Amino acid sequence: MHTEPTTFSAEEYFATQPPPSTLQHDVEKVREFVERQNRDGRQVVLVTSGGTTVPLELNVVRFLDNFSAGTRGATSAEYFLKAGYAVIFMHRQFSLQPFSRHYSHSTNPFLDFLDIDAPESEGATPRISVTPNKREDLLQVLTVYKKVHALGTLHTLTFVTVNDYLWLLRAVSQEMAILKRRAMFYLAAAVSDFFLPRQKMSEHKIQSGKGSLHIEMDQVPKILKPLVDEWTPGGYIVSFKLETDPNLLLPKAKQALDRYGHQVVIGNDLHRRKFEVVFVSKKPQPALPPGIEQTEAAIAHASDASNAFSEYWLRIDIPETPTPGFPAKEIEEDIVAELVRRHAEWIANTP
Ligand code: 9Z3
Repeated sequence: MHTEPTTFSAEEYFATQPPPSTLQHDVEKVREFVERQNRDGRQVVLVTSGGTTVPLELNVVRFLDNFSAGTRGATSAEYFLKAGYAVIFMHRQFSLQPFSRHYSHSTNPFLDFLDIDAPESEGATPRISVTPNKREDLLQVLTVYKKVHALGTLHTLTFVTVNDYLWLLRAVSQEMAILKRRAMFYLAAAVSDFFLPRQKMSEHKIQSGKGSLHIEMDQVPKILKPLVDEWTPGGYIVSFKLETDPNLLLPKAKQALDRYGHQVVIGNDLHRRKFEVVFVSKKPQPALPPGIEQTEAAIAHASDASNAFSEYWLRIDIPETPTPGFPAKEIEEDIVAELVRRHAEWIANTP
């Protein structure tokens, strides 16, 4: 049977697709966290990280995935914590996480730098110690990690499917609305543009007997619009735009800002993302004194793309020898510093 693809609005999406079973529980925990940070007067950032999946069957055997190890999100979360923000870290299950990311099992496995010291006397329990040349790094990571735990400024949530992601994003952003301008959204997760609605999914494993596989997916609704207008009016919203064709990066980033009206799009090219990003935002247009009509010249000036947007390229040197887990410089340090500065300025200047 062939059914036409549907274009879902966000409202239709949530009315027809079921919420994840853990949503209620997750939301209650987020509410407690946000209320505590609000009482303490902290800025709170929601960092989304990692790729979303699109299951092809209800009893899922196969799924479409989105590339992303979660490096951008996990690294940025650490720098936000260091800058004094409380962080809601919403990430793909098993993707990288702040602090433990330095000891990824594939690039810097922690078992490799633990030693077993010979017992002092016969029958005594052997002791475990850290290899001397790894102590300094570990001490630094552990010190911040323990401090963050003592302060209670990191809250972690997981998603797997794009459906989990959308439901969680809506619920978490609604909880963050009480923070008003102190809320920041840092949407670094690699989110699928397409999904298979529950109503069109095969219940059981798709069989191979019929030859080739044809799947028609529907478009994931554009959720930045309701996020900006309804779920969390007042928040500072930063989205990421990933492209593989460098010529599309700036036009797509500008299109997103025009469509959704949020504060910043950070554009990154797949192959250059670790050492180059571009911040795109709308330039504030000079306000006219009350009672004075916009002249044609002023309107033309504002709608000319070269006057309407600001572009700020951020670059770091490419390291000659990579150091697993501890690169000399991470671009996220500069991305976060720039955003913290812009957020503070925006809070001060927004009535
Ligand atoms: C990004 O562009 C992230 O920077 C990366 C980070 C996924 C490239 P890694 O995890 O990679 O460090 O390996 N995220 C893409 C965000 C995205 O999918 N945006 C959507 C869009 O552009 C909507 S918000 O349409």
